[in-house]
This record gives sequence, C-alpha cells and structure tokens, in this order.
Amino acid sequence: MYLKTTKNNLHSVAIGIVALALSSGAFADSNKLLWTTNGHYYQRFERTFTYDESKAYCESLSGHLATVTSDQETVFIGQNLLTPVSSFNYYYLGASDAAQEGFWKWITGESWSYVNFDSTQPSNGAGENYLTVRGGSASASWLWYDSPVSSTGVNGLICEWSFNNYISAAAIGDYNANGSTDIAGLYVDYKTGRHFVIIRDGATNTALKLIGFALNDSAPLGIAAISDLNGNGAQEVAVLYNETATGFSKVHIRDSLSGALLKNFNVLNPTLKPKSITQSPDLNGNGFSEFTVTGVNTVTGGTRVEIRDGSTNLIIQDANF
Ligand SMILES: [Ca+2]
Ligand SMILES: [Ca+2]
Ligand SMILES: [Ca+2]
Ligand SMILES: [Ca+2]
Repeated sequence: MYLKTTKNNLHSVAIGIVALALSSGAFADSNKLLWTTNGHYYQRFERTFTYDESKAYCESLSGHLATVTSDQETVFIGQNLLTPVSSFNYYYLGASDAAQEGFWKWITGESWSYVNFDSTQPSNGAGENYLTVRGGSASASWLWYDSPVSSTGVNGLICEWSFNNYISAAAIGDYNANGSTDIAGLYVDYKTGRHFVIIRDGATNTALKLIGFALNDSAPLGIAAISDLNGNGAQEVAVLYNETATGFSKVHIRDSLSGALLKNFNVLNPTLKPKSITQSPDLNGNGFSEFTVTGVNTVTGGTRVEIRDGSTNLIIQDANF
C-alpha cells in the first residue's frame, strides 16, 4: 500500500497544506446512493475500523463491503462517493488475498476479472492482504491498494447493497389450501432496510403474501409460524428481534392474512443475546402451538432456551446449557 509513485509524492507535497486542514475528521459519511445501472446502493462511511470490523459493519446493515467489478462501477463510486474526500484517504472494499497470497477474491463470490490497482500495487507488504480504494476527485485517484487488516492510514469503508438479505424461513401450513405446505421467508429489503416476510407456495414457489415488519435498525434473527390467534383462520408469524435502542430481545407477532401487529413483547432477559426462534407443537394442550427462543450469554457463553405458549406467551419450559 505505502509504495507511492513519484507522481503521487509530488502531488502530496503540492496539496499537503490542504490535506492537513482537512485531516481532522472533516469528512461526513456519504448518503446511501442508488446506481440505476444495476439497481445497487452504495455508501461511504468514515470509520476507524479494521477490515473485519468494516465487513461486519456492512453486514449489520444488511449489505456487504463494496465489490468493484467494472470501470463503470469505479466511475460511479469515484464520482459520487470518493470525489468529496481527500486523495490521502483510503477506504476498505470487499476483497482479500489473505487466504492465498496473490489470489484476490471478492467477498460476494463475483469473479475476479476487473482490476484497478495503482501501477505500484499490490505491493504485497507484510500483512497487506485487504483491498482499499483511494479518495479524490480525479479518476487517477480511484485506484486500488493492498492494505493491512488494521491501519491508521485507512479512513473508512464503502458498503454496497445488491441483494435482499434472507435471515431464516419456517413452514406455515397450507396457506393457499392447495395441498402443499407453504414457506415463510424472513428478509431485509436491500433498498429500504425494511424487514419483510414473504410466503411462497411450497409446490409452485408462487409468492402468496408479503408482510411488512419493522422499519428500524434492529436486527431480525428468525421466524416461527404459530397457531391462529385472532380467529381468522390464518396462522400468525412471529419474528425475533434484538432491539438496538433498548438491547431487549423482542418477539413481534403479525397476522399472516392482514399483516396486522397482534403482539410485541420481551423474551429472554437483557443479559442474553437472542439467537434463534423455532416453532413447536402445542405442549400444554390449550390448542395453540408454542415457539422456542434461544439466547446466549456473551460473557459466560451459556445458552438459555425458553419454550413459550403461542397464545399467552408465558414460559412453559426453560433450560440453561
Ligand atoms: Ca459491486
Ligand atoms: Ca400451499
Ligand atoms: Ca390469524
Ligand atoms: Ca399451547
């Protein structure tokens, strides 16, 4: 990364004073921008993150570190995300050759065919196995460098949203009464960040119903189908959340026919990180099926399991592992 061309060194001297003035955290994150050519969204974040933290950050937003696979994509990112920042700034992209030196791979699995390294790059310095792109307003700036996993020389990261993030799925009986069990899939919409459950016919794959869940930054973790609670003949859908604002584990239950929110309540306790929700048969004989939530104590590593009644939401059985 740190081998610079003579041209860049001269460039550095010439605008060094300007860069100094801008170097004290002067840049704001970009907006999340749509590239209409491929329908993907992109955003630049100013963060002092390692590569691993950067990767996890994009994933926490249901995106991925950006993959740049064409000159047009370089130009879009360059003109819209990199032009407002200094040519002394570097940003992580989603590629690495850490597994095998010289064999770069995009984290999305896209083929490594387009490359845009600076002429001196990759310099293959010790540990320089992570891709960065340089800021600035000229296309000559938007070149790639191999950087360490952690560096004070890296100023942030670029996230890309290119597909819906599917979290989990559950069987939901025969929703359209055609003799086949149907499947409810939970995902985060990459365009809006909103959480949806889509029900598809198990035999034909036809989309039968789209149910909107939360529109916030809480992470949805799983889905369970439970018995009809409001007596309209359609089963309900329960989604487990880790509510960012409060740290609480929450279950939201919506009617699968109307999409109406029927219940919103806490499970586990705040010392536990929620992990999963699954459906269980009616164990206490009240005619309503149950659901099971699992949480992990991040300090001790212990796991807690609560089986709760689908109607009362009270604990029927619990265990600590
Ligand atoms: Ca891409
Ligand atoms: Ca069906
Ligand atoms: Ca119902
Ligand atoms: Ca029950």
